[in-house]
Amino acid sequence: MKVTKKEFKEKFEKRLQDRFAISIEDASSTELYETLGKVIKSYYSSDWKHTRQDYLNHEQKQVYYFSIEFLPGRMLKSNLLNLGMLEMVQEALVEWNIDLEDLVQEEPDMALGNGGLGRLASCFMDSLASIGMPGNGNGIRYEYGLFKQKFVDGYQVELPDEWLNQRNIWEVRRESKAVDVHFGGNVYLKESPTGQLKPVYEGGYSIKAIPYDTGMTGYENDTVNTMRLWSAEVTEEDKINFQNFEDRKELENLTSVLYPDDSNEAGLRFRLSQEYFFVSAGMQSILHYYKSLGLPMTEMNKFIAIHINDTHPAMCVPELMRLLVDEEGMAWEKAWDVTTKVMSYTNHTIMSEALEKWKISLMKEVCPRIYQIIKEIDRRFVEEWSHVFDPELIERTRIIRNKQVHMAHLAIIGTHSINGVAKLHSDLLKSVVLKDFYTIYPDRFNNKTNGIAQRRWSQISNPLLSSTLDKYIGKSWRKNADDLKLLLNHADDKKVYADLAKVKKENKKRLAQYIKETKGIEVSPDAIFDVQVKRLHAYKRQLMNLMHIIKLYLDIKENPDLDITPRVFIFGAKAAPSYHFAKSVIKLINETANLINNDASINGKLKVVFLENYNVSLAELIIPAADVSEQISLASKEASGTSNMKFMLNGAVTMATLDGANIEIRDVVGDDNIKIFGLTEAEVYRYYNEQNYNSADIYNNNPVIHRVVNAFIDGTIPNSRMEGQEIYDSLIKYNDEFFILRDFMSYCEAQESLDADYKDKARWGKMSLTNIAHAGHFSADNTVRKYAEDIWQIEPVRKG
Ligand code: GPV
Repeated sequence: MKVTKKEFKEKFEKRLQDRFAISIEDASSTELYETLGKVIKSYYSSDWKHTRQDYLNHEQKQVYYFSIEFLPGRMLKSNLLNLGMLEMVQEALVEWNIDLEDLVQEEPDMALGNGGLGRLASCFMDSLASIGMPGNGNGIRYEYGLFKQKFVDGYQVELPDEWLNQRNIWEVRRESKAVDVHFGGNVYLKESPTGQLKPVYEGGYSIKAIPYDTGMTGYENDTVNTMRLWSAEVTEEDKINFQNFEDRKELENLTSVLYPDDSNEAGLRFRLSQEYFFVSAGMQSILHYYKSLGLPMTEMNKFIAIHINDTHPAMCVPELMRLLVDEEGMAWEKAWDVTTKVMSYTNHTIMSEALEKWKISLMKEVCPRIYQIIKEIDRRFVEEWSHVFDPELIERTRIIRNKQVHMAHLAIIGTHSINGVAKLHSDLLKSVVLKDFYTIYPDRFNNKTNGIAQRRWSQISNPLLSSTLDKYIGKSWRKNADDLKLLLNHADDKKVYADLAKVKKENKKRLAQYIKETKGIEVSPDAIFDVQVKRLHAYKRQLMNLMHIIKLYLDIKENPDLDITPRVFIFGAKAAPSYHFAKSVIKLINETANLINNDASINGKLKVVFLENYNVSLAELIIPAADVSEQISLASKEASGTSNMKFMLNGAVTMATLDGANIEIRDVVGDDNIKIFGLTEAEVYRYYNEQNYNSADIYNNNPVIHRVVNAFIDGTIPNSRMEGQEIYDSLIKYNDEFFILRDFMSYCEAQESLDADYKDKARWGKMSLTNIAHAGHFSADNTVRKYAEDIWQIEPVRKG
């Protein structure tokens, strides 16, 4: 789309006038932001319509990505960039003395997700549109996003995220596409006059599901896809039907809050209702659409692909069966054939506490018909395979076991493809976690290493780097991230290192300013910015990072002349409100920060900053300023990680265990350009098999570790007696579940080696450049293309 500055300015002024009856000078940032949003929307609305019509006219196979979380962050700049209007609008606004950045701040950060899983879904939405693929999102329009985090006395406090208080300018409410979702009651089967068994429903409630659609703009290709989020509404008429107040309250509030647990399942009824709600609403609306095409039901898989993002939407399988068998009268076998061909599933973890299981009794209450269908799927699964495989294997792989419904089992049995999110993770699924299923369905398993929305994590968050890259390698990388490799032509050019270092320093200044404003802490942009930002989780080992900081602190106290490059350790992390251990780690980091930042005797060599309320917008500020990217999970535990890719793209050097996608980062940048340390996954499994890990031995025999661990209980860190004791116990009494003590010395050595590399400007320059040059490998554009080819069998319709 080509819009001139003049046209834009006229349209903008007219909108402002029509809506608020004011002129530019009198308008507040909020009014200006809202007007700008409206203008942008008007520019893409016809493309949005045409994209939809195109898909329809070509009877194009489309994918529907079902995810209980989406984490798009702010959309203003991303839409401007995609429409090719970012620079023009920036200039136009400057002519009115308006800074675009001020308007950006007006937009609430859309936080309908917890972390990596939801952010991945949003990166995929961006890439699907940008490569012209017919891809739709399907999720929940939570009224409250992920809680806002504040620290009070070093403790995390959670505040509600009332993001809808300001109007969401991007969404469009589509009342006419509303559907009803049925909950509860009893269902029994009755023979119909034609001899078929039909379900008869007794009691229960219907909830109205209203879709809100948001346009997902593609990068300079006139494509606008749709992310559809469902909101629950109870009509006055429905209210009368509620038998009890509790049910009514629960269902009325169905889409009010996002569960704040990351990689952990609470097993609450309300969550199950949310899952069924967005699954049923989405599946019904897809079926309406498909029926409007007038094509045979048995060929649905040629036109529709449905992707199940982790197991939260796994009820897509029985819900489609319900629609095909109960509503469309299809025979079970035919419906099953279509369903498995339509469905595919991504697994995001091997950690057992995150694998969803639902009590049978709960599922019967919430969605009784779905439970019946799952029971039948389970029965047929056993019937089909018990003659082929060891009965014990079949028993282990059943969907219904020990009075629980195993959602991962449902997702595997009911789909034609299951993928992990990085090579190691996908291998572990086959060899350990889902080994039995791999025996039954070897062809279903595949890997799709995660990727990131390259444009957001470079052009939007790091404009300085972007223009520097343009200068050396031209602009093609902006569309095709693989072209970042052109930078390798300058791999030995000191001038380029210097320019990249200059960009980094500017970004560090920008972050230093924010740190000063929000935390009152003075940090030097000449120090190494060492960053760990991600959810707080024991397996991610923020605690090990803290222990390294404590070690450095003690070292400097002992030897004030210690020759180390000054470092600023930066954390960003939310803990699930009920995750006690994680909250203790937050408290300890905050208290350690207080201790170190206020200790004049260490001469500012160390600073520790824990930024509050880490979210997508903050990530856009932090990541471009990082020198070091901490990716230090215990090998085998982090399925992939995606911030590792964002840091690399922004020229940070990764401090990494051989876990998740770190391994693939190492493979593309080479050993010289990454800092690897710690146990390998095979070594971790050896400890498991031999059951001979003993953290107390390490503690007792290694004086360095002994001293650092003691700091948690000997009063070194103030105001944290209880938390310190808990941490100490987790490491010593409970045998250090994530092998921190085992990896600690190796971690410290890698850190020392990194310090030495940083001192050597040319060495560091090359490492940083090499990371940027290879970051295109992890573009979500590439990832999504692979999903499209291998799993969904969809093709680009619009120009990619
Ligand atoms: I399961 N992930 C997440 O953010 N939330 C979850 O509930 C589960 C997994 C994450 C993994 O931990 C990351 O390793 C991965 O990169 C990300 O999902 C996207 O695949």
